[in-house]
Amino acid sequence: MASSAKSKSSSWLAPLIISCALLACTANGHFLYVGYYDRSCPNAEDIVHFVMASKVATQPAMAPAVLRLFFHDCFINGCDASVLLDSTSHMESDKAAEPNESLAGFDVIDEIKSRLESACPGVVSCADVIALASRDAVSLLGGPAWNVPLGRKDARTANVSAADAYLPSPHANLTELLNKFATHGLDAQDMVALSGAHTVGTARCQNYRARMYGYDGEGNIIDPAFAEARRRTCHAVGGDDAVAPFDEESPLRFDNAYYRDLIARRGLLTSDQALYGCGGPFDNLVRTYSKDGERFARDFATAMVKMGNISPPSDMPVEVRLNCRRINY
Ligand code: HEM
Ligand SMILES: *[C@@H]1O[C@H](CO)[C@@H](O)[C@H](O)[C@H]1NC(C)=O
Ligand SMILES: *[C@@H]1O[C@H](CO)[C@@H](O)[C@H](O)[C@H]1NC(C)=O
Ligand SMILES: CC(=O)N[C@H]1CO[C@H](CO)[C@@H](O)[C@@H]1O
Repeated sequence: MASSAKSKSSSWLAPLIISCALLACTANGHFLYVGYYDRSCPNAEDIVHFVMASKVATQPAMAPAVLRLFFHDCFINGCDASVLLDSTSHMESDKAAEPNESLAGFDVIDEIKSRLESACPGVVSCADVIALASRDAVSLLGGPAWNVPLGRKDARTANVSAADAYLPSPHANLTELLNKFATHGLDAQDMVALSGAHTVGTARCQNYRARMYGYDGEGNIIDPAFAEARRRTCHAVGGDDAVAPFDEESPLRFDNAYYRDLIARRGLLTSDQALYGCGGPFDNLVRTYSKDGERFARDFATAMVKMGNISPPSDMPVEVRLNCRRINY
């Protein structure tokens, strides 16, 4: 009798101790691992993939949108889903950082999250949803797939000044880009590989106009016919919101065409072309990726895992949000 009570109490204690240990590790974001939800929400990855596949089938532009969300989320205070928070009367959200940021994909994340809440309430963080959804976004467009370490937690605040401070500018030169990535522990190769995300999706004229007129300094390495065509895009569609694809040939295929565009001096943003054209090791890496799609795919996947490890400050309060747009209470 006594022994059964003892074993009962220890079997009750053991998981508690384990889960506390896990919480301690994951609360500050330092301990992510593949299969984190294997017990607590075994279908989590299938649910994410199901929603992404059906969305991308009808609205392929959602894939680049979601991928970009992950980049912004991780670069602003660590991958903590702060990018998903709506502004409230007490808090200006990351979304407000640049009113014309044009981030999209929030509805897709909401749909994934609501299905996850039905399957396993309160278990899967919004930050992990973004990480998984962006992996699926890439593979659904024909890019690589990889195992995503999980166990992120969601922020309870957004930090609008961090958004301004940590995101690289489309007008940045190579030095500035390297610095911004280094701040997050990402090296030059990570930076060149991750920039290959710009093989899909679009940008608006307000972000590429200066380059087309030669106002961005070292970004002037440009194919004149390309510059002329993009100036016309800005004109024809009318102003700041005129959208152009990063990679004209295959804007919705996740391949290595981005690097061939750079070599052809047809990078859309100043920050894109900054990777190629000045000689040296960066030119070599761009050439390598332009020829070796598998090497690019491998390095991109590795760098995405690294970017996904950027953790929020260890003293930041966290939770698993129930609705990705709001903190729990
Ligand atoms: C190297 C520094 C980077 C800069 C300066 C930059 C800047 C930008 C800008 C200005 C846009 C266009 C926004 C608009 O006009 O609507 C854009 C789009 C995009 N960015 Fe980046 N980005 C960078 C790196 C990254 C990284 C690392 C990723 C992901 C791994 C990424 C993924 C995307 C995607 C997929 C789009 C297209 C979004 C869509 O079509 O909805 N970017 N980026
Ligand atoms: C917000 O981000 C800025 C810039 O990184 C930082 O200095 C500040 O401490 C952050 N504030 C909060 C409340 O996290
Ligand atoms: C890059 O930009 C920074 C800041 O605008 C500037 O100080 C630096 O000289 C530039 N570097 C190059 C190589 O143009
Ligand atoms: C060009 C453009 O879209 N500008 C808009 C940016 O956002 C501000 C504030 O929301 C608008 O007033 C601008 O018209």
